[in-house]
Amino acid sequence: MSASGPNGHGPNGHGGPNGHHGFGRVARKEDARFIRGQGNYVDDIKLPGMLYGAILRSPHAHARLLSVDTAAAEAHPQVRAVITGETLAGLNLAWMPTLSNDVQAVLATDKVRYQGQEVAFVVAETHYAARDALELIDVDYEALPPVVDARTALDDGAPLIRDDVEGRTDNRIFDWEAGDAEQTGRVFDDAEVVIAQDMLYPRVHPAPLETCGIVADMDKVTGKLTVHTTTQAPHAHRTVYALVAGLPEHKIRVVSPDIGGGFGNKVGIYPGYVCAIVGSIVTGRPVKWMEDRSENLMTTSFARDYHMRGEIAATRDGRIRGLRVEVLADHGAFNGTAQPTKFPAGFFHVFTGSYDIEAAHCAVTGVYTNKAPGGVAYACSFRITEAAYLVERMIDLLAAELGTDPAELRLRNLLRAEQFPYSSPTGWEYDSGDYPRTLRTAMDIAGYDELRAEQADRRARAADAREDGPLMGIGISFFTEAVGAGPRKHMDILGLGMADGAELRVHPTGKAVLRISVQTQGQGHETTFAQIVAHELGIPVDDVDVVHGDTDQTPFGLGTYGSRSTPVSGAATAVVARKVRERARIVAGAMLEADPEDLEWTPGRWIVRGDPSSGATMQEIAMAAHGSLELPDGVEGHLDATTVYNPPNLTYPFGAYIAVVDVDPGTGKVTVRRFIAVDDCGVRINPMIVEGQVHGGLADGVGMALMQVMAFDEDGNHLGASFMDYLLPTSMECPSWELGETVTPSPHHPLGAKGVGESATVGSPAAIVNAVVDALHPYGVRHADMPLTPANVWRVIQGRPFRTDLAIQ
Ligand code: MCN
Ligand code: CUM
Repeated sequence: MSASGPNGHGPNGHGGPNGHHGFGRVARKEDARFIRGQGNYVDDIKLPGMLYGAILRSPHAHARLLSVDTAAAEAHPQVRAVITGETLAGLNLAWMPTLSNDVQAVLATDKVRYQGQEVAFVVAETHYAARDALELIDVDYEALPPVVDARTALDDGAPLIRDDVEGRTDNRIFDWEAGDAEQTGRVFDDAEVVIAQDMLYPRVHPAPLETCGIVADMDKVTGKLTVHTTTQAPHAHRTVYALVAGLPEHKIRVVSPDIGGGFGNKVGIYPGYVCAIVGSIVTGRPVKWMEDRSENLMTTSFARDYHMRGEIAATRDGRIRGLRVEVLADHGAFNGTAQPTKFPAGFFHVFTGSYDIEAAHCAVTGVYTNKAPGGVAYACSFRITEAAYLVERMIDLLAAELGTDPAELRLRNLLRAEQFPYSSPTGWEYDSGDYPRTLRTAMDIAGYDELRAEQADRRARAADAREDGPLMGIGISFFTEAVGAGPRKHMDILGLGMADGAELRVHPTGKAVLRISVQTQGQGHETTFAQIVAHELGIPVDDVDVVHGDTDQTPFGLGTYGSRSTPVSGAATAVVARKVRERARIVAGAMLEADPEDLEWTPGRWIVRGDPSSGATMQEIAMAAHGSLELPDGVEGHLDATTVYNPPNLTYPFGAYIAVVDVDPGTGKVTVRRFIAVDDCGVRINPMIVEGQVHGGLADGVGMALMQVMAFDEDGNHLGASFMDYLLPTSMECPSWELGETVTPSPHHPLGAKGVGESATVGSPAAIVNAVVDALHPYGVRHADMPLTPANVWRVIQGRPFRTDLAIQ
């Protein structure tokens, strides 16, 4: 294990061309086409005779659908089909299953339940004609009162949203709990200190650069349906299409070409996909549907929207004993959250985070509201984002209450290295970690003590009215992630177990093709997965091609989300490459006229043990395996292998983040001055790509903490349907990130690697909020909800005097 300086050049860090034979800072293979504008995205796909689809959407958040008149649209000379809920009902396709055992309307038949809900689908010769024809459809609605605030969804007399389900009388989706309520109650009853806080993790949207879309092509001659679509999980989509539409699964091909960012937005199946498929079936021609920015922001998925009440119990001297949480989860009009089926609140119950806590309990109630469905997705690790935010805010509240430094309080309560593998009070087994070391590394990079001294000095000056500049705040967050779903006996999606296949072919000249079930949306899999094969076989990274995103060409597996690619598919890749290496040993034995047991592996070669002069390279072995060499009985020749990897456990990456902010009390504007991030994701395959993942996630964190929120007015009108209203962070809002690392290998992953793709999004918002609240300490502020926009920060301190006693405390 080792730590590194601000540039993050860790132990794996060394430059090198792509002739490089394994792990390290290899330049991304895929970038050659991306930076030249030669990517191939769904919207780039143009098939002969292709038609274009457009969706008519509801202007109401809640309304009865009285009639849909499509006659004028159908008469439009360029229109080839108009599909309504009624058309779909005739095909038994008006409703589709969601990822969480609910159903969702593909096109509305009875009511509309959120603004932007899909009502009709027009297929026309051009994109513009399809859009024009939407205006010709006449829909009669009877407006109904909407439920906009989740906190009123269960009130007596609240409008019933899901009256499509017989026997349903209220808007409750589920009540779910984890942990031991009684034991936790006892710990709270005799605790010396108990504090409670309500907090909201607001509704946000992943907003990938490329919106969602599909090109559906039903070939009438072969009966084969090919869909090119923006999906993070091509195989799962294929199976769901087969189950929903009754199409034979072997006659469906799902291709996910280059994807311009997913961030969870491309896990689900959206009504537009089903409509385009139906459009292709009814017209006999390919149909493209690409949503625009507003449609993406308004309707395709969202994240968070968790109203949380946290309670923490501790001793006077700062030993945390218990944590209790109640959550009201706003799931929108259809329960479409993407997560393993058995977990209605995702992995929220990892909420004890990184601390040694005696007892914990959480109770989550999910409710319907008149907002778009989806949920979870947005670099979330299935709700760990909300969980990590909650515990890290609670720790800071406790630190403020006890008058203890928040770093000191964390160091006192973090799990210690000797406690791993660690069983959490809510039933998780953390694989490995050394938390205090990682926090100390971050504090060293930050110069934590000097920062606190600077802050004390500035507060004292402000208290003496010698200075009225910005207030300085320092915020820490320590997170534990749980990624790599996941042992298939515990984790499935709609009955599909969460395991992934890999196939590796080594051609006669020693060039290799790896086929995997996961799918990159920008994470660099074409490089890192080639590096894994190169590392295991000792061949150049450039000699390995990675094939993914095409169900006809890759083995079955559940796809990319929950940072599961490296933990699951990366492990599959290592295992399949080792199988190839073992076959190569047998072939090498025949070549070298030696017992395979007497051979020893040196990178790229099998040699006779102790004699480096007699050996065969991987390339020589590959040629021999395809040649006329006589092989021992039972060996078929060739080196190709396949595997399916079912992970024994999740991997638990973690990290320590420190934000330094300046808050202008006059305007409420927050500036993130510094941000230090020390991530531990076990062994890093490509440290440069890992750092890129962390940079992106940190920017997300700045966005969520300071800017992003999907707001609605009281009628359920969406107030964030463009990037003018839904604010994303840019380089202007981001400081120059200061990264460090520690490396604690996962004991059960064949490479010791843990996932990292969502770590920074999970860990960073709390650091920034903690820093802002810390800055506002002289005003007696203990908590403020995200997003901490200038207006919100300004509002929080109105009416609160600047207290000199707090400033110089
Ligand atoms: N990696 C590594 N060493 C490790 C861990 C990871 O070199 N110890 C590399 C991997 O090999 C991979 C990348 O880092 O190239 C991310 O790996 P991993 O943590 O396994 O995550 P996934 O590949 O499964 O990506 C999913 C994750 C999720 S769920 C979201 S959401 C998110 C994220 O990745 N969406 C992204 N990062 C994103 N980055 C981009 N550019 N675009 C998105 O849509
Ligand atoms: Cu939850 S967003 Mo990612 O898991 O695709």
